[in-house]
Amino acid sequence: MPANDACTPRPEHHFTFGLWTVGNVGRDPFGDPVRPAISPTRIVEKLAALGVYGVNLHDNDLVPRDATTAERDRIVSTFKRALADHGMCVPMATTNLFGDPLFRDGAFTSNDARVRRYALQKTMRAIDLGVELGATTYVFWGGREGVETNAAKDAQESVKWFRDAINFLCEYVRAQRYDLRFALEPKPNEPRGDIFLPTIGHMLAFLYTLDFPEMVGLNPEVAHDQMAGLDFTHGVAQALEAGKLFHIDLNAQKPGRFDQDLRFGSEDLKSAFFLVKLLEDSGWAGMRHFDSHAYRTEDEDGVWEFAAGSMRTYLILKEKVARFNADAEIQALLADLRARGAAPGQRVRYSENEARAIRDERFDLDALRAQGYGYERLDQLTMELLMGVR
Ligand code: GCO
Ligand code: MN
Ligand code: MN
Repeated sequence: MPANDACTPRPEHHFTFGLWTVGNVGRDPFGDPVRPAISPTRIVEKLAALGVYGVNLHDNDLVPRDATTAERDRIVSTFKRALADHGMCVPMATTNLFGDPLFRDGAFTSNDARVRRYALQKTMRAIDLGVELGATTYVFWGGREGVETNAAKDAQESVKWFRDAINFLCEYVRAQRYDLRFALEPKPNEPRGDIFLPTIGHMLAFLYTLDFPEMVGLNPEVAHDQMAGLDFTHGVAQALEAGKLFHIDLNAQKPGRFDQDLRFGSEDLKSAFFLVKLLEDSGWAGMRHFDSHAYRTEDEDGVWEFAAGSMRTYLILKEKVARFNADAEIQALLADLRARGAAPGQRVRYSENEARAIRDERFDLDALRAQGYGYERLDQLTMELLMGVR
């Protein structure tokens, strides 16, 4: 495709990256960093040049853990200047509640009440920082909120502690009159053996038990569902349908492995296609955030290749979605399904009459048993479209 086409990222596409994603230095449990750290101001400059809309951060991606107030203020003002110089913003911020050794047994669900209170202090300060930088979404990923052994923790009590923390922080945001929504990010495991509230479904059920459920939604991540062998698009669809998709973490992942955080679309292209289709067809206006990083084999050039490739793949898939929606043969198959009753809005609602009508309805059960649905043809056409021959 030509250089300046529909697949060239532009700020209006609302692509975002975290400082920790392109800034990932390639450390893993078996090996040291392979790339030097890239300064936040350089990240802002490089991402802006690639057509990125905004950059997200954990408190400590920008301000080191033990910085003094004066150091913090200097770092923040330098960063703000870089954002202004390059026309970038910070749509989302979050707290690092997993790196410090004192969070080894969790933050909001640590068995030590002092750790739970410190986690609140750290989060309130990080919320202040995020809001100062303009963030309107605040993510909670409870990386250490879990166990290796169920002998250690009361899982019911842990849910209560987590709820207390989110309720407390909602009250804090309201008291400060911040314009900020919370997005909870589920993950089944890693770094803990098992993490509480492991899936989109667990999180959705949990958030309706909060004091201010309207302030709280989800930040689902491709890799986290793939690790558990789930269909990510279904989870995202359920969150969307509930009005709870506040943010999304895009990446790629081979099922059943550690969190690989691979370049979006680089593994399961078909499921990436259906995810883009869901987001685009629904007109979802949120940020397309890439929570992923370059292969450990890469130098800094490879990092920018990774970033550009993530966005380009998304836009190519968006193009494919438009083709799918305009493909006469595919649409004819879908029209057949709609005629059978798959059209949106064809729902059943209880009334006495409707109950009576359904009770008395005569079905041609043999015809229903005999009919096929044509999905082999539909899927083959979809695959041919994805493979570039349609
Ligand atoms: C992970 C998580 C994190 C969070 C991030 C923002 O598996 O490491 O996905 O990258 O998304 O901490 O809260
Ligand atoms: Mn992740
Ligand atoms: Mn994530």
